[in-house]
Amino acid sequence: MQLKDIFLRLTSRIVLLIAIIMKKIVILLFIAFSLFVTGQAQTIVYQEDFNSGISSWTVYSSGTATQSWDTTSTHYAFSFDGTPFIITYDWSGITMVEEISSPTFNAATSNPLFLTYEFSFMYQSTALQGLVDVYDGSAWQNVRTFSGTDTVGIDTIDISAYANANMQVRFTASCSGGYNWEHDFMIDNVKVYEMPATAISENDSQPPYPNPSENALTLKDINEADIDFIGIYSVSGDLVKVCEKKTVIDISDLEAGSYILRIIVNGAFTDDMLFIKQ
Ligand SMILES: [Ca+2]
Repeated sequence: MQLKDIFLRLTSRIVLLIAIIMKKIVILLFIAFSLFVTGQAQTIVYQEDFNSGISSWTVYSSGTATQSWDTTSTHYAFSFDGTPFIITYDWSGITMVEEISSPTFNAATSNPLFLTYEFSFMYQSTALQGLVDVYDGSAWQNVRTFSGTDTVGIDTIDISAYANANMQVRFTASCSGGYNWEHDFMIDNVKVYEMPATAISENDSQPPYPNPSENALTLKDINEADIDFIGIYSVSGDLVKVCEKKTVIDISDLEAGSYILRIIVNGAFTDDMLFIKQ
């Protein structure tokens, strides 16, 4: 009898553990989709894939390291999509500040503006920092700092606050020295784009409406019984809220700003939709 109790308890804990792991996998899949799928048309302001080199970008190197930003298609076994990308690295354990900045491009817009890029940051053992900055027309503004954790992925940042006619993007690897071990900072597929938050009415074909909205979004052409999931994400891909499976979505509790709405209908993702909460 006791053995049976132990067995049942153990089984229920294993089932719970599996459920937690499955939930995390599903959330990670949703985040991955948020980076690739967008329902509203993007207007690309600037993009660079480095497949033709880095001649249009400006490299600034200081410190005692001899390496600086360069292009390669693979670094040891690593590559993004098989095409050239930019990399700076150091394995001498000495100081370096390696900057690479884009040409100036016109990003003067009142629409939400986003920066996205693929990255690999390998800090290994010491004080490497990877910095991502944008030029707001008068000064560089830091929008992301990598340090202390090896990370690989696609980053998306809302840079609306810095939109201007003379924008630039800059990546910096900064190392204050340390162990004799390798540090890498690798970047590819830099893109700056705006996603117009045009007002959407009930007569428009694209849900949700109205957009922008203060309290609720209404989905068109979707049968409530077919909805499997409705989630609201930040523009950087974090799950903010799981909503009731209804065609009228309550957003009254959200802070004002830009969000991504993701819906699963009959087991299939619909396009992600950017909306503005007023
Ligand atoms: Ca490339």
